This record gives sequence, structure tokens and C-alpha cells, in this order.
Amino acid sequence: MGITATYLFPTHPEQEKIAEQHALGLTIGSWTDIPHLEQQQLKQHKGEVISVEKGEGKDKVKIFYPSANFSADLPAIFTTVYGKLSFFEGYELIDLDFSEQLLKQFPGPRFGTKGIREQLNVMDRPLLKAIFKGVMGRDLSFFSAQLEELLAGGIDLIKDDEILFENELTPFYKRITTAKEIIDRHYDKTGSRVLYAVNLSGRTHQLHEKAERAAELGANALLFNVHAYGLDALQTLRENHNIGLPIVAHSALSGVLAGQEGGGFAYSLLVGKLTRLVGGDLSLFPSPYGNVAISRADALAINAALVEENGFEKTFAVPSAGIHPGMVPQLLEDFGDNLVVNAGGGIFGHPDGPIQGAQAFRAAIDASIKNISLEEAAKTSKSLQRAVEQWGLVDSK
Ligand code: 1AE
Repeated sequence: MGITATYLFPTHPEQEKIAEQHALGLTIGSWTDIPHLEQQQLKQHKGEVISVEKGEGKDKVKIFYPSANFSADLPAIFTTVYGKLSFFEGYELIDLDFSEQLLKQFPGPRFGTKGIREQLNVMDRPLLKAIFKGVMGRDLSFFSAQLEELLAGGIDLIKDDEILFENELTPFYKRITTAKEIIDRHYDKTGSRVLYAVNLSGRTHQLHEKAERAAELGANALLFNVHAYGLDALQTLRENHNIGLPIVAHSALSGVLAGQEGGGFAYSLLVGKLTRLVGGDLSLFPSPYGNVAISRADALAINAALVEENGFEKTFAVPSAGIHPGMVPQLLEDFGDNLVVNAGGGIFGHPDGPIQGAQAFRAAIDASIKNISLEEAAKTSKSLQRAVEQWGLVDSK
């Protein structure tokens, strides 16, 4: 029982020896000699090198860590498998495989793709999510007006900008009650449900009380800057049954943990596999095509980790940043159609305004799932035609 960590180590002719030193150093080893008797006692705790695969510039090394070494929580696991190793240049942690027993300690998403679709009653197309923009420095009337327009345009979800925190003009609880009123009215009128992910922020010790109160006030989703707080903070929110809301895990800050040349975590592990295991219902990360981008390989690997069959609910991939309607066919080709198309500027920057901005996305989504080109679809959708004129079409290959 334990964890197998997969790393990329800078290539070395004596990699087996180096891997063995690290396996020892990260578990029972010390820079001084430990007496023989103690070494015997420590044997059950020793890390074991499982394999060393030589590669170009990097060697793939797998080390097994017995669960006798750590408690079943990510802070202990991270410190064990990568704590000291993180100070060595060029050592990447690319995967963690948990024994069945350990895997059971993680909750996975409460709702996942299936549960979110059921809540929204949208089963047959990618979902459209909007991002409030420019709310900072504006009051609730601005916030309400944006929401009304987005609902009129046909969005399924909306989130706060991840950089909108507690503030006097649009306080957290007021955002919730204001949005609830508008969203409920929209439902009564149209029968369409919409989720609003309010940004759960503040000091770590306040989070649970705030989130519980949010749920009492009728919040129907949370946005959480998970990497600013740590994955374990997300796990505790997911496990709190007094909250019980879908959680959008925002990947802000993960670039310093995962995006570094030749070091850190793999995105697929941090923003993919682990975000899902600790309970993210949606994982929002930079797409390969927008203004804040990660590599296509990384983005696809995140998506694969969010949806692979592993006994947990699937997490929605939300490839984001600089997304406009002309990117929709590419998004679907790369991420499949069980995804969330997410846009802020691509809705609000539409030449005819946000209602048409959201409608252009819906037209692009509807065309793409039917394999109709956007050029063709634009002939019958004015909003899409205007969006394509503004931003063009994207083919990232
Ligand atoms: C990767 C972060 C994307 C994000 O959260 C955000 O707010 C994007 O906004 P737009 O769509 O680029 O305007």
C-alpha cells in the first residue's frame, strides 16, 4: 500500500544510483550514517526505485513510497514525494499513482460533469459559461445589468472574475442574493437554470463559514482559487456537507507550480488528476490558443486526466483565456463535446454587445456539434457573423 511517484530527472549515466539515493533520502536516509539496528527497523519505510527509463535529456524514474511514511492527505504526500526533491533543479513530478486504499481517502467531485448537466438540464451540447468583466470598482447595479444581459444571451453558467474579492461595492453575500433573485426570475420566465460561481475568498480560516453561509443564502456554485490556498483546502470544502455546492477550481497561480521549464509538477497532475480527486467539479485552465496559453500537449493531458475512467465523477474541462466564438470548433475537436466553453472578453467585446456575444457562442456551439462550419452557420446567425468578422476563425494545427 502506498504511492508510486513518476518523475523526470535530468539525464545521468548513473541514474539508477541517483534514483536510489533519492528514494533513500526522501524516506529513511540521512546524510549521516544511521546505526545498523535502526536501519533494519526503518526498512519498511524505505522508498523503492521501481524503474529507470533513459530518455533524451530526461530520464523517467518511478519510486514507490510505502504508506507507513505519511498520513493520507496531500500536504503529507507532497512533502514526502517532492518536498526536498523540489529544491533540485530540473526534477519534475509528473504523476502519482495511489494504491486503492489511499485513493479511497479522496472524495472526487460531488457533482461532476453528469451532476452539473442534470442541474442545468442540458445533456446534449457543450455548456457555455461567461465571466463577469469589469465589475471591480462598480456597484451591484452594474453587476445585475451584466447578469441580465448574459442570461438573455443564453449562458448556462457564470463565474466571478477570479480577481474580484471582498469589496464594499459588490460584497460577497450581496452578490449571491442579487444573482439568486435574477437567476430565479430567469428560471420562472424561461425554464432555464443557470449556475453562478461566486468567488469564495478571504483568509483560509474564514472559508468554511463563508461558504456555508453562501449556501444558506442560496448560492448555487462556488469559484475557488485553489492553488492560492492549496489543493487540501479545496478538498475540505468538498467534504463539508453543509456547503454541498458545485466548485469551479480556478488554476490561477498554477503556472509557478507547473509551468516552469524543466521543474515542478506536471499540469496534468496538478490541474487535472489531483484537482479532480480533491473535488473540483470544473477545472478552469488556460487553453492552447488564447492570450494566456499553455502548450496543447499540457492542455490535452489535463483534459485526459479530468475525464479518464477512474471510479470518480468526471470533472469538466474549462479551457479558457481569450476564447472567442471562432475557436469553438477547435475547442471541440481538442477537448470533445463534454466541455465548458468559457469566455469573458469574447462575450463582452462583441461589437453588438454581450447579449449578441453570448448568442454568437451558442450559435458556434450548435453549429459545431452538428459539424456545420462557422462560415456556413454565420449565414444564418448575425451575431456569429459579427463575431467572426471581429476575431476570425481559429485552427491551431
Ligand atoms: C486562465 C484564466 C482565464 C480567466 O479566468 C479569465 O477571466 C479569462 O477572461 P477572458 O475570457 O480572457 O476575457
